[in-house]
Amino acid sequence: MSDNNTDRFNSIRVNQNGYSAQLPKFVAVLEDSPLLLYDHKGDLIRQYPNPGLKNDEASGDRLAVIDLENIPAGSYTLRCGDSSKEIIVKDKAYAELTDALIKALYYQRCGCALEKKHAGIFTHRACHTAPATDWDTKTIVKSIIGGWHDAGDFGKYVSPGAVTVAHMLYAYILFGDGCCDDLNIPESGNGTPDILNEARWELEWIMKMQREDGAFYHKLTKDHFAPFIMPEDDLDPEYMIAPTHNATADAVAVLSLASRVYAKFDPDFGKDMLSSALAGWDWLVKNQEFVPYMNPEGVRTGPYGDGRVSDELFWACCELYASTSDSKYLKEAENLYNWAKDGTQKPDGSDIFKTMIEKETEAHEKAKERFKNWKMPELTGLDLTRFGWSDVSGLGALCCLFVLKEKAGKVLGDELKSDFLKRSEEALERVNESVYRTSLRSDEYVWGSILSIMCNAMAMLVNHLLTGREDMRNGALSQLDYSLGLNSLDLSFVTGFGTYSVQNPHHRPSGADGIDAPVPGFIVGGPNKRWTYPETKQRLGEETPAARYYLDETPSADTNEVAIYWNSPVIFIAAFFNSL
Ligand code: 9MR
Ligand code: ZN
Repeated sequence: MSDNNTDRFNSIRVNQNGYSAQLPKFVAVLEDSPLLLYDHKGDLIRQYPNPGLKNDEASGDRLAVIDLENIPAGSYTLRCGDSSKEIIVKDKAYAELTDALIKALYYQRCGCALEKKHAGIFTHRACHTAPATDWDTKTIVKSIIGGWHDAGDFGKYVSPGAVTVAHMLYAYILFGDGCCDDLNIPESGNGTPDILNEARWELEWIMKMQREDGAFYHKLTKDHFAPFIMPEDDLDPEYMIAPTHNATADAVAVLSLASRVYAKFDPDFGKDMLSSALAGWDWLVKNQEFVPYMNPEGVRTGPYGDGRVSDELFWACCELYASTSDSKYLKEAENLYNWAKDGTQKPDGSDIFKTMIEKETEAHEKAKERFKNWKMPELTGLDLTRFGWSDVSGLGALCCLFVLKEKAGKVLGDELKSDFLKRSEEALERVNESVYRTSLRSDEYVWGSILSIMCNAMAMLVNHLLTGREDMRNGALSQLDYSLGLNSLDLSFVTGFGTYSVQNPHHRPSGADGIDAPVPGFIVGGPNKRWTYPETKQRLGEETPAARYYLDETPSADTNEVAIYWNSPVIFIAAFFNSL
C-alpha cells in the first residue's frame, strides 16, 4: 500500500513490535470510520465496523479499540479514514523483544568491559573497579566489583537489584521456554540458561554487599550522581551506604529463591547463597530497631526509602520456608500476612518480628505527621499484586502460589489465593475503564508509571495462570501493547523496538557514547504527572493530560529514565507471551 498519510500522529495506534498470530490484535482508532485491513498485495481483506469513539480520561483522546482477531502471519496495512499504518503479524512475535529486554541488563553490567563480541557498537571499558569506603566508618574499605548499574545513573542498590532478579527467576520458573537462551553474553553456551547467567551477575554482587554481621548495605553509590559521561570515566569514590532492614530482607528473600533455582546448575553457588540468606535472617532477628532509610547528610543519590518492612519480611519468610521446610518461617509468614490483612496491626501476632513491626508502626505514625498535607494512606494489608521495589508482597505471593502450593497450608494457600484473585480484579477493572485498555487511572501516572502498569499486567497474568481466564490474559497483553506503541503518544517505550521508539532516554551511556541510537532493549518510566520536575511542568503545563505527560528528552529523568526493575517485569510478561 502506498499512502502519503503515514505520519506518526495519524488516527491509528498499533503494537509497533508486531502482533502474535495466536493472540488478540488490538488496534486503536481515533477517527469515527471503519477500519480496513489490506494484505501485502494491497487487496482489501477485512472491514471492521467502528464501535463508536469514547473519551479516554487519562489521555484526553477520543478513540475506540478494535480486535483484528484471527489473521495469519504476514504484513498488512490498516486504513481508517485518511490514515494508514503498517502492521506485522508473526508466529513468534515476542522472541526478539524478550531477548533484548534481558540483554539490556548485560549492558548495565558494572566492573567489567563490554566487549565488541557481545556488545556490538555499545562497548565500553571496565568501570567502577576501585575499592569502596563505608560511609559511616571510613576506615572500612572493601572491593565490591560487579552488579548492574541501577538505571540511568551508575548507582547500585540492593533492593532494586533483588526485585529485578526475582522477576527474572520467576519468569524462568514459570515460563522457562519463553526466556530466550541466545543472548550472546560472555557466559552463553555454558550449560546454564542465559537468563540465569545474567541474573547471576547481580546475585554475586548482592552477596558482596553483605557485611560480616550478616546485614546488607542499602547501596553502593557515590555521594552524587555523575554527569553524562561513560561509566569508565566516572572515577569519583564509591561508598557502601548504611545497612538497612529492607535491603537485608530483600537480599535474604532473593538469595533463598536463587539457592533453589541454581542448585541444579551449580550446587556450591546454591549453598553459598542459602548460607548468606540465613546469616541475613539472623541479623534481622537480632536487630529489630527498624528505621526507614534516608540519605545521610551529604549523599544525594537515589534514596529508595521505604517506610514499610513487613512486606519484605513476608517475602523472605516465604522463600526461606520454601528452601528449608522449617515451619518457623511458615508460621511467621502467616503472622505477617494475618496481622496486616485487615489493616489492623497486631505486633503481638508476630512471634519473631514483634519489635520490628512496632517500629514500623511508629515510623508510619511519624511519617503521617510529617506529611500531614499529603494525607498518607493507612497501613493496610499486604497488597499481593505489588511486585516493585517498595512493595514486594506479590513476590511472596508468587512463592506461595507456585512454589509452596500444598505446602503453604490453609492461610497462605486457599486464603491467599482468593485474596490474590480478588485484588487482581482491580487491575482488570482499570483496563476496562480505560478506552486504550491501559491499566492506570488518570491520577496514577507517577514517576515510573510503567512499573504500576506492568505490576497490573503481572497480576492479571498470574490470575490467568490460576484460573485460565482469557480476559485476564488479554488484559496483560494490552499492557504490553501499551509499551510498544498502542498509546496516546503513538510511541514505543522500548528503545530499538517499533517504528517510533524512544530516542533520548535518560541513560548515561546512551547519552555519552557518541552513538545516535540509544542502547537497545530498555523500557523507560513513561508519563508522570505526579512527581514531576519543574522543567517538565514548564514545558507541558497544567492542561496536558496525564498519559501524555512525557518528554523524549535526555534530561527528563522524571519521565524518560530507564531502570533495571522496569525492564524486569516486562521480561516476565514478554517471556510468558513468548512461551505460548
Ligand atoms: O523508581 C524510583 C521512583 O519510584 C521514585 O519516584 C524516583 C524519585 O525518587 O526515583 C526512582 O528511582 C531512581 C533512583 O532513585 C535512582 N536511580 C534511578 C531511578 C529511576 O528513576
Ligand atoms: Zn560501573
